[in-house]
Amino acid sequence: MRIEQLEEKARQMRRLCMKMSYLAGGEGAHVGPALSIMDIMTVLYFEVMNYRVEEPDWEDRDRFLLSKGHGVLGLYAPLILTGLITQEEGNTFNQTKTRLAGHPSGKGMNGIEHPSGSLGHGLSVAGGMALAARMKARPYHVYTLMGDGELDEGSIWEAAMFAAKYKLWNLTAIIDVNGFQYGGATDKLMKAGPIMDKWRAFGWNVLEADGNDVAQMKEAFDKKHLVKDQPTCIVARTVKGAGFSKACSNNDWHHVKISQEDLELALRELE
Ligand SMILES: Cc1ncc(C[n+]2csc(CCOP(=O)(O)OP(=O)(O)O)c2C)c(N)n1
Repeated sequence: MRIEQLEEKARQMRRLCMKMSYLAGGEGAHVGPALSIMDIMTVLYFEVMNYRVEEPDWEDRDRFLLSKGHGVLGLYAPLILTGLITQEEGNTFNQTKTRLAGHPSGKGMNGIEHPSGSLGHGLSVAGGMALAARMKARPYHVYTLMGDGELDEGSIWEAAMFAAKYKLWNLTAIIDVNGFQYGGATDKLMKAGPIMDKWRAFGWNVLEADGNDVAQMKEAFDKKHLVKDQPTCIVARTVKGAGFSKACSNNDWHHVKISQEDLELALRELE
């Protein structure tokens, strides 16, 4: 796709995210964490990953795991736009009896490889899948996306060592560095940086990109950057709440119940 087409897809995904959040039952949805990753997800689903909508369980499909599971609207949006799940089902998000819960949990649901929501697990599971691909001599690539606050979880660093030890070149971890976590600024709560130096020290091939710039993300995901015998980590610098003025870098939008007024404003801004 051309860059302008990818940008339009990302806007479409953000519109969908706002509409689904508005329809959500209960206390609302994690809007800021989802808006932050939409450009990364657009490039992954419309440019990078190999999958078959008509054969969702295709053995050689690339795998994606959303480790920061609370950003799930950032995953449901591309699954709906690709046709892996229906718009009708999308409208049931976070309501009673839905399969589209506030965190990825839908066992057997297209595009959900593993449940997540308890932070710190995605990289361990993704590492296991990447090792399995190697052992079975399958060509698929495994991607997982984590938050910068999520790096507080010790299990991530164990998984990082595992991936380097087993030379998992078919594994790419993306870190959504938006500077915030649930309780405030990441640097104030538990400094994650210098992120690139840390991942390099753990034996990874490390790249950096503006995670809200689809052109930069497309370049970062280019397979020419993969290094033989090393897993790859893309440090994606983003703005939490990107795409909607009221949510941008405003951690009050970490989890919100959206008013009709805000929905209308967001949809106008995202036209
Ligand atoms: C093990 C665990 N501890 C705490 C939480 C509660 N929690 C939900 S979101 C969040 C913040 C995560 O921050 P970050 O990874 O930076 O993601 P962002 O909010 O920026 O999308 C926390 C602590 C959780 N889901 N899992």
